[in-house]
Amino acid sequence: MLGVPLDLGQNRRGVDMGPSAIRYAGVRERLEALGYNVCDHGDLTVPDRYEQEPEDDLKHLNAVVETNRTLAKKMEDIASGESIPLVFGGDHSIAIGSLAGITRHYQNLGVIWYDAHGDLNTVETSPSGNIHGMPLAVSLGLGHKSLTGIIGQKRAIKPENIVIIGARALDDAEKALIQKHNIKVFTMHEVDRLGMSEVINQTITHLKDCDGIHVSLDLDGLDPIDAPGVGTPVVGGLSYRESHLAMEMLEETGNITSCEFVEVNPILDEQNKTAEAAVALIGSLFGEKIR
Ligand code: 5AB
Ligand code: MN
Ligand code: MN
Ligand code: MN
Repeated sequence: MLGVPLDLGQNRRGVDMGPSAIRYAGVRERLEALGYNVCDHGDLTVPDRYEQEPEDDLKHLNAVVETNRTLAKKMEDIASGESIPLVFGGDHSIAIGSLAGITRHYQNLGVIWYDAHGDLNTVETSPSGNIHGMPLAVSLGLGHKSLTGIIGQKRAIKPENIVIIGARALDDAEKALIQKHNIKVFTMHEVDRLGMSEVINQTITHLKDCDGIHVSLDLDGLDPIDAPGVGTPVVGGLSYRESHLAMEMLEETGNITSCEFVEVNPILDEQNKTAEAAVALIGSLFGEKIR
């Protein structure tokens, strides 16, 4: 386990407390009960918001780059062993560093992006300048060169190795990019039509040639009723039960090699409900069964 208490990829305060909230919700005990030997690497040290100088286009660019460079190195180390890296955010910009580090060990990593958003903006297309809306584009090698430079290769992930699940708030430029690169997306429309069981079956088929699969789970993929403690909630999302089923089915494949749970914001939460949802989903993704 590794916490990355970065909140500079977006504007709302409090997401830096995500790792604490997830630990407080009992993640370690949950994993130990499943028989795992848990190694907690603690939290990365991240730059303070008050020490930042304002930047024009991309908010807190230098601090986000610095944190993700450190994270990439750390993930490269953690992912080299027998372990399954489990990262706690922090805002979703940390996926830049986690994927940069992990893909130093995989030639063909698959990524499941569980999110209300596409996170496919670049500095040119972003409506907000918030880097947490860009990590998937950066992983494809698209965007500001300070961000893509973290990867150390042309790109971390191939477009055909991405599956987005739960999308319901895509910006126009993101839709165009999805079309251009033919990225597999199960929007809420497809989830409603097919059901989560079929969505995950098709996801597994889509990623069958990958040498590892990373799950990047933004808690705003869930409906705000089940996960209110997020900075950019979008109504009409994935339910707690659908999400459980997704995690259980992914665990059954035995192919998940790393994961991250991001955007938990305890200040916006209701009695740690969102962190508890995250921990329940982590439990399922690591093999917890109802009976
Ligand atoms: B999150 C938006 N597309 O770029 C943008 O929470 C929202 O990591 C991004 O999915 C949401 O600012 C980023 C409007
Ligand atoms: Mn999101
Ligand atoms: Mn996201
Ligand atoms: Mn968000």
